[in-house]
Amino acid sequence: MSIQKILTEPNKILRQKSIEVENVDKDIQKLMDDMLETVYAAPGIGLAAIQIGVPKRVIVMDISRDRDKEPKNPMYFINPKIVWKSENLNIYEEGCLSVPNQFAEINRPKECHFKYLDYNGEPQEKKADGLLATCIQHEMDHLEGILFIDYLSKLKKTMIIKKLSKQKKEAVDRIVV
Ligand code: GNR
Ligand code: NI
Repeated sequence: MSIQKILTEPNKILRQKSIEVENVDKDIQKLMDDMLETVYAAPGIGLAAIQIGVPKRVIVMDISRDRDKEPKNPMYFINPKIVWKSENLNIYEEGCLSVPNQFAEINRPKECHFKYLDYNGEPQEKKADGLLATCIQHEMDHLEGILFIDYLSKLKKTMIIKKLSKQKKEAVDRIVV
């Protein structure tokens, strides 16, 4: 297993639409193992494959409160599809490993039901509420090339992207000098 570098905005790769997985084989399982190690190290609660530059419809998540406690509770979702969402919305303060140190309140359906393939390629269905519902919708947006900042006003979004570009440029300048 190995920790991968997480891509950050602005980066065109994050805007790619991810493609469906045809076969849940050893390579996909290795990808999920690497993603889980990467999200634990970050630390974060979820990760979509595109965040490490792989445009496949693969998500890993661990939303347990005490994540350092064994046994851990990793979840793996391949080719997820929402089959139902509530009309009720929920506001959650979201962050994203690809939008470092930026947070904003985002409205999303409070509950959703979705189907997916699990780590072994078996079809499953899950009913999500609370943080799980928010997180799976956040991760599924990544599969479409959407980031949470896309829901903000143009002004707020532009300010965040400018800030991140500046941070990236400063990091590069430090290496060059
Ligand atoms: O670690 C993460 N925390 C989080 C908090 C609120 C709503 C969504 C998230 S997902 C984020 C990790 C990430 O960027 N996944 O794509
Ligand atoms: Ni994210």
